[in-house]
Amino acid sequence: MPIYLGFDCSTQGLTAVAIEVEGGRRRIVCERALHFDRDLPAYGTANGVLRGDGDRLAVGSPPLMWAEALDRLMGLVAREGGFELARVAAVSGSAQQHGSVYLRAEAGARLATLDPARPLADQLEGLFTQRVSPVWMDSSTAAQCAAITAAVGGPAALARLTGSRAFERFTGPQVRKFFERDPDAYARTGRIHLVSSFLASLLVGGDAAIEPGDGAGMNLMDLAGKTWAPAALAATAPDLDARLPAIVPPWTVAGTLSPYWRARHGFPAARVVAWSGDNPCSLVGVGLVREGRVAISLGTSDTVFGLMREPRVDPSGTGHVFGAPTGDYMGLTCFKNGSLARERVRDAHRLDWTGFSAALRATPPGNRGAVMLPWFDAEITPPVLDVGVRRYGLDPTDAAADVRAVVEGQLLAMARHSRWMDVAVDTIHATGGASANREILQVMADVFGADVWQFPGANSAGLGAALRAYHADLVTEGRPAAWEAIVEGFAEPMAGSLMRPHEAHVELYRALADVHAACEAHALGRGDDPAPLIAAFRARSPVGP
Ligand code: ADP
Ligand code: XUL
Repeated sequence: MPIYLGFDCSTQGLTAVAIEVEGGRRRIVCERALHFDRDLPAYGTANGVLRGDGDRLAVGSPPLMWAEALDRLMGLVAREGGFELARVAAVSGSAQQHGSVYLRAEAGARLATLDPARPLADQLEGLFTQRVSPVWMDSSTAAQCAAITAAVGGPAALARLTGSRAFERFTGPQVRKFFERDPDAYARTGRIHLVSSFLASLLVGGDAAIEPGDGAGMNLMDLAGKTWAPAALAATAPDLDARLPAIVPPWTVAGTLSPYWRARHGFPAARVVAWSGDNPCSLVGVGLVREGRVAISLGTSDTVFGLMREPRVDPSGTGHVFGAPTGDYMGLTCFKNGSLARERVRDAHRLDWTGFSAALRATPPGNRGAVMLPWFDAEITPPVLDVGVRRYGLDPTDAAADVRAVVEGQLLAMARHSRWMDVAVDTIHATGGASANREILQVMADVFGADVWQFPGANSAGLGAALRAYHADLVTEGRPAAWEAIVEGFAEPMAGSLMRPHEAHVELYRALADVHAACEAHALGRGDDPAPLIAAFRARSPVGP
């Protein structure tokens, strides 16, 4: 009975999920995780990232940390997975999107000849031309975004070409910044990988390609043709084409586990399938293989996403269109102030998650018109670089109201800023660490006026990666299966997890959405003081839970 292994290299940790498939018999056989701050403290990260570099908007992670984590987790799965390693048929992975890894030209040769007696990280020293990789939380490239946008003919032209207008965290603007700051280091760079293709390269002991799910998060790929877009490359940095891996379909086998993994941890020569981004992997991990539903992932970032048959690019410039693992497309809107913002509010009031949930239960939906715009960190949606939480009609010392305000503020923003996807949302698949919190899911159901299903394990990205390995293995064997059959029995909601919206609350949130929009416009310097709107809302809103 074959086993498929899926990794997820997220912002805060690395996870592995192993699944077993035999006809109708399907189960997760092993899940293991490493947490970067806790388990790899030598890298000095906080929540998986390093900040600063003299620039408060710059955020990155050491690529060596990801490599060491992969080596250690492969060892952990080999020793404690509880299954015969010879059964592993294929491996794939998911990684946080947009982050980039800069390697010297000799990296490929070094990766092909690693010594299995020595840890991986020790053997990669000196291969990186940038020791800290910029990651998706970085928002330091406004100037590069402007230059690329102008060179390509404006935001709408860039969005039509690549699926998104220029975003600070996207790889192209990051590459341009690297080239501008350190042209010599850029000249020494032979290969620029995404986090996903870098980790796949480590597994195959060579140079893995990029697939269109993650490739679309770069502002460099022609979305319709799924090839590098010459105009975008030229607008970004010189001779970029030669430094980028190929783009391949998402089910492409990049190679087999290299001799290093076989000799070091006892794995077989299993197929390694192109890795993708965490959001594309989560799409299949929560079973969204048809159009018409959305998923909301409450992880380090909060994301709203759904499958699209055709690439409908967002005319407002808020969201993104990426490739989907099925070969279709997906729409996505990303919010940076997700779990870490919820944690900030939780910690400010000295609560744990139980206390956080109790605060939600103790406060009335609509929070009597109090609104928080939780911009603890620079925000992606809407774009905010002037960091700072904005509170309207909200007493910051009122712990319970503050908790409700952060959750409502986030979900109201998610609902309004994902309208461009043009999906009539009646069902939401909730995933990510905070989806374990039923009180948050009730607010989600009420704000969206939709049924919400919880997904088990919260690691839909790792599961999606394992399912992608399974799918690609069947394609390679000449026995392709429909995606509905691939996800069946795995990407299923938890029994009894359905949260239904309360009609009265849905009405209330419809009204609060206008108040929230007015607060946002005011905070962004585009609208009047929303105090009269808040007072009017308060006059007709409930005072108790
Ligand atoms: P990533 O995006 O890095 O994969 P996860 O999806 O694993 O992150 O989510 C991790 C986050 O989940 C933590 O930072 C934490 O804030 C949040 N979390 C975990 N349990 C709860 C809970 N009961 N209520 C709210 N948030 C939670
Ligand atoms: C998506 C995004 C984040 C990262 C990290 O565009 O920036 O969701 O993929 O999870």
